[in-house]
Amino acid sequence: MDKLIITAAICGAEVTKAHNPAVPYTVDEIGREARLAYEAGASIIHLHVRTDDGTPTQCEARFAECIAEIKRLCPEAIIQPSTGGAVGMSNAERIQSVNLHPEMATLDCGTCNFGGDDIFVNTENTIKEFGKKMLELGVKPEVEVFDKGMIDTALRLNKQGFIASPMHFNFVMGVNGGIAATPRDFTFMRDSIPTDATFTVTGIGRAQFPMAVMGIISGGHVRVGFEDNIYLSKGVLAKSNGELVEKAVRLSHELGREIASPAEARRIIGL
Ligand code: KMH
Ligand code: ZN
Repeated sequence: MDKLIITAAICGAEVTKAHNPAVPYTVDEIGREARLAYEAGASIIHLHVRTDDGTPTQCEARFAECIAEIKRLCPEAIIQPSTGGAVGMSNAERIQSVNLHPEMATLDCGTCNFGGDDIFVNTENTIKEFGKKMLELGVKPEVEVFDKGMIDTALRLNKQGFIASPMHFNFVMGVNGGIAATPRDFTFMRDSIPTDATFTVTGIGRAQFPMAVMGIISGGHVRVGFEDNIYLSKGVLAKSNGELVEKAVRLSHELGREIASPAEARRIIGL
């Protein structure tokens, strides 16, 4: 089994300092949280950015500032900006992060309810447009799927040439509107991707660490971080993304799996 790649989703677009005061907004705070996650064992930083007041933005200049700060503090880290942004953003706003030629970026492969009245819209034409741009710029997509049908869409677009093989998936499990975070559904997702594909599993909220264990024991990879969960354990807020990564590292070591360095992660994913 390959070593475990840990992705830290340090910020997200939805969670705020009212939920957990350690959620980063400023360039300095984003740099600090990336560094704590990286030092704890994360090799990929999944990145959303905010204005200083916490408003989510996909502004290219803001991404450039945050990426420069993360590279300064975590020189080896793989930086994976979001093209999902926040619910309601236009495609033109969302795709800006890719202009910076990151090694990877997310490619959300379908539309779903996103809690309450929110709908996270990714039409087939949007996915094709984003996928084509990533191919042109040499950016590896992290194929983000919130439900099994999104895997089928990604596979179809892979056949049509909009997404290259081998694909790297992220199964996001437990969003209100997406697939549940259960071992049965995890197995269904894992068994639905090509044999040459790699995958990460992201459990939302209290499912973060149970799903991390599924990723660890199945030969997949794991995402943790404030974007998906703000608690270290029941009722205990995590003081940093570093604490969440440390917990994933502890679980992996207990289960006998070593942690990949960024260089090893690049080899495993094919960057
Ligand atoms: N904030 C969500 C609506 C991504 O990063 O590509 C979408 C999201 C996915 O976080
Ligand atoms: Zn995200």
